[in-house]
Amino acid sequence: MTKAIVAAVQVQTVSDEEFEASLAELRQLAKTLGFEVTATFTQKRAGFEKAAYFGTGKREELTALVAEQGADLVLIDHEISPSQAFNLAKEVGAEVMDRTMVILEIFHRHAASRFARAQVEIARLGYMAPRMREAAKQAGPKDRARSGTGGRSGGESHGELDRRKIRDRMAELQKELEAMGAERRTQRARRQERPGLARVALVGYTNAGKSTLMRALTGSEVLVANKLFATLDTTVRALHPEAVPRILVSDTVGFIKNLPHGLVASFKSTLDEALEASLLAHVVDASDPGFERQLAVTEEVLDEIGAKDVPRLLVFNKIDRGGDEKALRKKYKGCVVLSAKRPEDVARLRETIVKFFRKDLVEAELFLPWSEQKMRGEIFDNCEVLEERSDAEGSLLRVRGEPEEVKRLSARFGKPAAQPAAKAKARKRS
Ligand SMILES: Nc1nc2c(ncn2[C@@H]2O[C@H](COP(=O)(O)OP(=O)(O)O)[C@@H](O)[C@H]2O)c(=O)[nH]1
Ligand SMILES: [Mg+2]
Repeated sequence: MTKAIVAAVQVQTVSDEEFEASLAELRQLAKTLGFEVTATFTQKRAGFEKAAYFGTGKREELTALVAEQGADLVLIDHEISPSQAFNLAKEVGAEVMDRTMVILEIFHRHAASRFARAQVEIARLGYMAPRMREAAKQAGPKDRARSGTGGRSGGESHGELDRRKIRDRMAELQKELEAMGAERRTQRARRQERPGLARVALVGYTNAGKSTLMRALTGSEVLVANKLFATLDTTVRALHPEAVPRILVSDTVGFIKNLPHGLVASFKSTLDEALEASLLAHVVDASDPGFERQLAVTEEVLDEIGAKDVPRLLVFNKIDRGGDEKALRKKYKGCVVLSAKRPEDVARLRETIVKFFRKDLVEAELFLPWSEQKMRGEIFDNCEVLEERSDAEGSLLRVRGEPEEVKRLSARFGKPAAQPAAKAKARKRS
């Protein structure tokens, strides 16, 4: 596992609370990338200095700490300049990643759609360009000496060539994004028309407990083999124990309190996957004093990306750590208040989710002749079979399932037309 030290300068204008919250968020982001954070290293300074992020004595301390911890990485809780990063890495003897780079890496992993990938790549290239310039500068005359070969136009260095390539690639991606705009709108409309593919997305701030709830709801390691979701396979899993219809849970990219301005567009494009869901479970850390503002920002952004009409379920998490359960229930009607650490609470959330997807189900009777018994599997996979009777001709199945699915099956094995589950004498499933 990659070992990382989280490090930051606290300037006078930043309060202790703000500073701590930002560090905690960066530690969480590091965890999301699979790093093990072994230490946190801080310095109070009057302001930022251009040449070096930390003071001289502090840099020596950090160098010693890197050696002591055997750290591979130092994560800086600011966006630092290319030369600051370069110098610091050289001095402490570990790779340096700043906050922006950490976030870009997370977005990169979450970018599932073509649009999101292009958007994130533009941001990455924009971030890389000045850093490559710095690397070229540090490489010095050698860079220029190599430039005579390879049929490049006179006097153009490797660095210059790479930068021109970056610019061209960025322009190309920008054009692609524009072209995708229209296509995306129609896709979105189509998605919203597509009825009830049972999918719930967990949305909310980093550190709210989305991944913890995801694991608790799905039973950790069961990956969804369905090809449709192959690109998202680490973040999409089936609800466990399985429900009918089968419900998929996805863990979306987290909101970030301290999001660099230049990354807003990438963030929104990456959050796009939330639009695939028929239910958004908005997870809020009820023990965070700033939760109300976070809640408002999340709702706002969800509206902006076109998720306005996707039903929401507000989930207040970490109630074991703080928060006023009664007040929350009163103010946010229909919310779920829980602790992801309590299995009985998670079971309650699961029930709420299952109920949401059940409410639109319809029932029908299907007749499956003996000659068609090979279709049994398909029926049992896609519907809940409430009752089954057999006679000389075949079997009569009373099923409950998604309207589309039931309609499709009824067209083929038609018996009476589908009717709403609520009106049917539904037999309760254990
Ligand atoms: N006390 C407490 N801690 C929680 C709860 N849910 C999550 N956590 C912790 O909060 C941190 C962030 O959780 P995580 O699921 O990674 O958040 P994410 O960024 O939204 O995916 C982890 O250290 C979790 O163990 C909870 O209900 N109670
Ligand atoms: Mg997470």
